Amino acid sequence: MDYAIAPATQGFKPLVFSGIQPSGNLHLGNYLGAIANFVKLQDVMDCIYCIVDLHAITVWQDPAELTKSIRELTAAYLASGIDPRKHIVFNQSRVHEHAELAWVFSCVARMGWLNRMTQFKEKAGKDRENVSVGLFGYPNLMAADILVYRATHVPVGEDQKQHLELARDIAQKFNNDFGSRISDLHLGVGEANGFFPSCEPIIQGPATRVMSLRDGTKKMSKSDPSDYSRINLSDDADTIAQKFKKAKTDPEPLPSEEKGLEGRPEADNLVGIHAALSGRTKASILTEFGGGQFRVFKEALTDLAVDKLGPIGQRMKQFAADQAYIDSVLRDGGDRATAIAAPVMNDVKDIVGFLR
Ligand code: AQP
Repeated sequence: MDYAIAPATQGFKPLVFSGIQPSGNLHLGNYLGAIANFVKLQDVMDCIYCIVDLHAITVWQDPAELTKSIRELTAAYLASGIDPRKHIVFNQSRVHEHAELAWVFSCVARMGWLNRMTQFKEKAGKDRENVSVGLFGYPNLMAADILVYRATHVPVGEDQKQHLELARDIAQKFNNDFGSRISDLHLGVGEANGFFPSCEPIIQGPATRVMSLRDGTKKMSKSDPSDYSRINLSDDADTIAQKFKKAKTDPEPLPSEEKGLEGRPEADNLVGIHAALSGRTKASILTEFGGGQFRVFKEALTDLAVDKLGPIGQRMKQFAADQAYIDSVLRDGGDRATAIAAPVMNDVKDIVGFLR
């Protein structure tokens, strides 16, 4: 394992939680920034991997498409190597404790904290008055997703860093606001005697922020209207070749040293993707391709991507064809997730003072 993982908050059992929205078009950024790390972490900690369907509906989703995307994302998890017997794989809406804790956290978090979230500003754009209330409250639900399991580690891409920091602030405020109650009920953990841990982000690996193939200053995203902006995990070899061929570059040849990538976001992104897929450093890639034409480099990148992603795409199709199996994985995962979340939520209710 090539990670330096921060230790869990003292007294809490190390546990990984992360999720991806079933909002279609699962792409190379989701794979390199998140799923590839999910797979590696299975060897070091217990993991809970969620299909966050409650988050997906913060923007409009066609119901039939949403159902399809939940199954497709589950197939992608399994095809990438996530083991649903050793770890937990489920869709969020099955475990109602996520929504319940999110409400409590909506009453803990401050408007000012949420107003600072850059992802909300980017997604809402100029149409702030017209977006869903759910989109604004999204980080409260994300904090609940993690903390309803008292998870200690969260593998995510760079874009989720700010939300993770907010989750830590919410946990800390809850621990402070209810500190004496937590002590009275003997529900505190470790020396700090808090109820929730301070969750540690795991933002590591060579591709924590994969950029659009059409604009190296924008992140690769499911919701980008241009399919040419991203490599989808379901793309076949010809489509991958076409997309890399058309990927935006600049007129200069590739530099021979990493420093030469500065100010060249598209070139930097393509070299970064190669590095992530090949497990090599950018420097060694530039030693091989520096001074040469983008065309030659793009052909090599296409071969590499087809080689790495092709088998995942194939397995995705096989898993997706077995709907009964996918549904059984989600049902079983939901039951096992509930078994962890329900007692935590009961404790939260006691701490807050609800009768149950
Ligand atoms: N471009 C990216 N590079 C690296 N990591 C990325 N992630 C997303 N895009 C990139 C990581 O993938 C995980 C799941 O993301 P998500 O689906 O929950 O939401 P998102 O971050 O908003 O992803 P998208 O693809 O941009 O979706 P839309 O367009 O629907 O908003 C997260 O760990 C994220 O960091």
